[in-house]
Amino acid sequence: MADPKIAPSEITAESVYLKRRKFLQLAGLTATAAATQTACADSSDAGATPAQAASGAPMESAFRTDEPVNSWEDITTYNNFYEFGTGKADPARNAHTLVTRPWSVTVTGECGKPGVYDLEDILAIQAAEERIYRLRCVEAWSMVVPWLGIPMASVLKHFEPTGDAKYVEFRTLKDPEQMPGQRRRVLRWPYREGLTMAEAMHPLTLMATGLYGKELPNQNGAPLRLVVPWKYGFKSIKSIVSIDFTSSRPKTSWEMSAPQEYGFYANVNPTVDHPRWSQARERRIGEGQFSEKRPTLMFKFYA
Ligand SMILES: Nc1nc2c(c(=O)[nH]1)N[C@H]1C(S)=C(S)[C@@H](COP(=O)(O)O)O[C@H]1N2
Ligand SMILES: [Mo]
Repeated sequence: MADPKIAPSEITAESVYLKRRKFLQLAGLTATAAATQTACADSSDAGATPAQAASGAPMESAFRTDEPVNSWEDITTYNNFYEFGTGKADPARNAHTLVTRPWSVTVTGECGKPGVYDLEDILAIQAAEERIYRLRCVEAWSMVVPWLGIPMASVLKHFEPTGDAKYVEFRTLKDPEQMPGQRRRVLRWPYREGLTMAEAMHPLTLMATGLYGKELPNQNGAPLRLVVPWKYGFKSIKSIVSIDFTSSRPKTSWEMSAPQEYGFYANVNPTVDHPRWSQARERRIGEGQFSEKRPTLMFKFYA
């Protein structure tokens, strides 16, 4: 579906996109680095000196990883979205039944501007920017995704959280007609997740609206999806319909289903194993089943 906010001229084919990235990399820039240079007040971006840019040396920025991005194919056909089935290929096959326009988000709780907001109101808060993040699933696989999104801090500030807002809870749509996977009780529906306000307001936290410069495909959580790059993938809740500012810690879906395995914080940490498997290494999707696993980086790499 065409997004009126994105001009056709701005939509880049993947091959062109990759070539452009290659070019920008050779020039010592990536699209993200270029886009965030002025906006970036984060001290971890200090490595991106003009000298490095001039010399063509890669610049490190907290807003992107320099690892090669996964293909559109990988990112949109290997998914976790249990509302459409528990197999990795199920969401791509089944998520076409999700209707993402019109879409609204209900904002409640400790804030000055509760209400029901149209998707368009939220997209108008700030222009989407590109962020290239690793997505590390708790199941020990990962991908590198060029997201498009609005900094979550900007989205949340728009609703004027009060001093009593200590946490924020997000919920996915609950509608078994559109989401047939919800007919099975694999999780307590709707899918819900939460962050502390500090985590939600962190400059890396994104309300994703797209990937590869295009609208978010349904299987990736259209039209609005959380991305928290230093936390396990299950925190990145998809197809968000509500935002609730709370004073006490919300219960998350995965905590409710298996509290001994999935905690509230869920920061990526290679030294803390899952009760049933190691978290020390990860398999990069797209590299083949038999390729060597790579070490998982501590979440503080992003901090
Ligand atoms: N609503 C909802 N959000 C969800 C999930 C889900 O099943 N339902 N799966 C989570 C998990 S476990 C991961 S790893 C990521 C996967 O995101 P991707 O399919 O875009 O790679 O989405 C997360 N968000
Ligand atoms: Mo995951």
